[in-house]
Amino acid sequence: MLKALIFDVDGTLADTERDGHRVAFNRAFAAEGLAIAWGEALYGRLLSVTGGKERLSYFFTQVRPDLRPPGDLEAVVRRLHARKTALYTDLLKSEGVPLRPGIRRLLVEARARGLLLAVATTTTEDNLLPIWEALGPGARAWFSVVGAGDVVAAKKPAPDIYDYVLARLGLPAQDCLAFEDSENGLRAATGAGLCTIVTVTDYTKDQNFDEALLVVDHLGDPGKPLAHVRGVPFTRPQLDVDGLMQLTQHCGDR
Ligand code: XBP
Ligand code: MG
Repeated sequence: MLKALIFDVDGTLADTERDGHRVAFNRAFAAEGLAIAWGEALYGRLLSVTGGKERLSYFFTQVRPDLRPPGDLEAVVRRLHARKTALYTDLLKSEGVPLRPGIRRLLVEARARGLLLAVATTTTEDNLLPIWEALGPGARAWFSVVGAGDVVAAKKPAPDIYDYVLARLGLPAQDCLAFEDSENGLRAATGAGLCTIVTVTDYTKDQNFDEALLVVDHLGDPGKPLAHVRGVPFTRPQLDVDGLMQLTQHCGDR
């Protein structure tokens, strides 16, 4: 019996990576006087590492050690990432939050139908403030559980953040559905036993989603029908609660 929906954030609730996080990282490099700028293609590769601090460490040790700033790497990364987080939240406040199609519609309907809502994200919790504002007044209270960033040591694709959220929901995985955008996220949700729906982004559309229940381009909105990419057949123009109830019957046969 479907009782809760668990949403990833970046790429799922909102399309935030290319024009949000990537731009904020570059502004942080500039603010620290570093001659580093992550282009769209490079950033797409760096997204294989989840977590901004982990991504920075990966870049300075595995990708461009020649650009590594002097001093203790962990301290450099923490300072850079704190600056980036402030610049990211400022950016979203000034530029607006690109909520993905169907997200607000489904969240409002799910609440009206008595489903619990939760978030399971690798991103830093501060980054969620502009998302709550974009969803509407009091939106933070829509979510029974928010699992974000460093609350778990092992980030996606490890299942830890989904295990954390399920434990606090007090629900078994089979009573919940996860929504993700990336292979790392799908692996994390699947690892926690969750049946998962994927809404692809430009960065993730060619990744491996074999274990997803359903892969679509987005959740659909009035006048903006979703496109089925792969997984169980689904012919409705929008993913709504009735459609989700219908889909969960296929969860066991993935
Ligand atoms: C995506 C991530 C995050 C963001 C950057 O999170 O991996 O690291 O790219 O945010 P998710 P931070 O898809 O799980 O929402 O710099 O705060 O990590
Ligand atoms: Mg994501």
